[in-house]
Amino acid sequence: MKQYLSFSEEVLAAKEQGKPIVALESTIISHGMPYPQNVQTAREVEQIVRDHGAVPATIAILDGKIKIGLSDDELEMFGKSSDVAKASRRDLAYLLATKKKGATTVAATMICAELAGIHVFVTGGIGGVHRGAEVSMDISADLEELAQTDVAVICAGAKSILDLKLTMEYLETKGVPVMGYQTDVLPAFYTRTSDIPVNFRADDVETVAATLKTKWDLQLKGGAVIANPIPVEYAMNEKEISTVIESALKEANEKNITGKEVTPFLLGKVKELTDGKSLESNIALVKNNAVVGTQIAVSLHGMK
Ligand code: PSU
Ligand code: MN
Repeated sequence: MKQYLSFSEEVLAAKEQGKPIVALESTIISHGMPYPQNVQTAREVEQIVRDHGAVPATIAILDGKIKIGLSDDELEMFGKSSDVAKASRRDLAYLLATKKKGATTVAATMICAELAGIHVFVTGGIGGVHRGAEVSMDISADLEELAQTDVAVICAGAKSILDLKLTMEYLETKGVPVMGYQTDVLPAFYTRTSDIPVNFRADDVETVAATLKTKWDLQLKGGAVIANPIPVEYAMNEKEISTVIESALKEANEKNITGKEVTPFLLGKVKELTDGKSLESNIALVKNNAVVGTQIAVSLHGMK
C-alpha cells in the first residue's frame, strides 16, 4: 500500500514532527471552480490551515501515486488542465495503474487521507442523494464513504441541487453523525439554514473533537459531517438561489446529463446563472471551513 503514497516535503515533515494535518480535496479545484480562482483559492485555503496551526495536505492522483500534499506547480496544473479525471472510489485503482491524472472527490480524498493517517478533511460541500434519486438512483459515493472511512468532513452542508432531506435519511441509515457547528439546522451551502435539523449541535471545536475521538476510540467505523454555515455576509438570497438551481436542474434533465457529469454540470450552471456571485460565496465558505476545520484538527491532535 505504501508504494502508492507520495508525501510532499511539508507533509512529511509534519508527520515526523507530529503536527496536526488537514486534508483538502482536488475535485473542487479541477471540477468545482473555474481557473484562476480555483488555484488562488486552493493556495489561500492552504495558507489559512498553516496560519491556524496545522499543515495542509491537498490530495490528488498523479504519475501512479496518491499525492499527499501538492507543490505549487502541481496545484497550478490541476487547476488548468482539462484532462484531469474526476476521481471517486471506483476510479482510484484504474487511474493509479494507468498513471493518469485524477482530482479526488470527497469520497476518494477520504480514502487517501485515511491511508495517509489524516482524519480531518476540509472542503466546500459534500455530494449526496440527488433530487429524483428514487428514479435515477443518483446517490453520491461520498455518502457510502462517510459510512466506512474514519475521516471527518468539515463542509458548509450540501447544495440544494441535492435532496437534502433524503441525504440526511441516508446518512442516518448509515450511522453517520451530522454535527452542526453553532447551528441547529443543516446549512444549505449558499444559505445558512434549511428546515432540516442536524443530529447534534456543537458550539465549540472541543466538543466536535471530543465526539470524533470518542467515536473512533469506540471503533465505530466511518466519518462524520461537520456542517459549518457560510458567513452571514456571503450568504445568498434563498429565493434567488433556489430559482437558479431549479433552472440548472431542468437543463441537466433536458440535456440528459448522467453519472459523474451531473454534479460538475450543475455547479457550472449555478455559477453561470448567478453571474459569478455564487463563486464568491463558494470561496468564502471554503475559507471559513478551513478555519474551523483546522481548529478541530488542532484540538483533536491535543487529545491524543
Ligand atoms: N459539491 C460542491 N462542490 C464540489 C463537489 C460537490 O458544492 O466541488 C464535488 C466534490 O468533490 C464531491 C463531488 O465529492 O463533487 C460529488 O460528486 P458526485 O455527486 O458525482 O458524487
Ligand atoms: Mn452521482
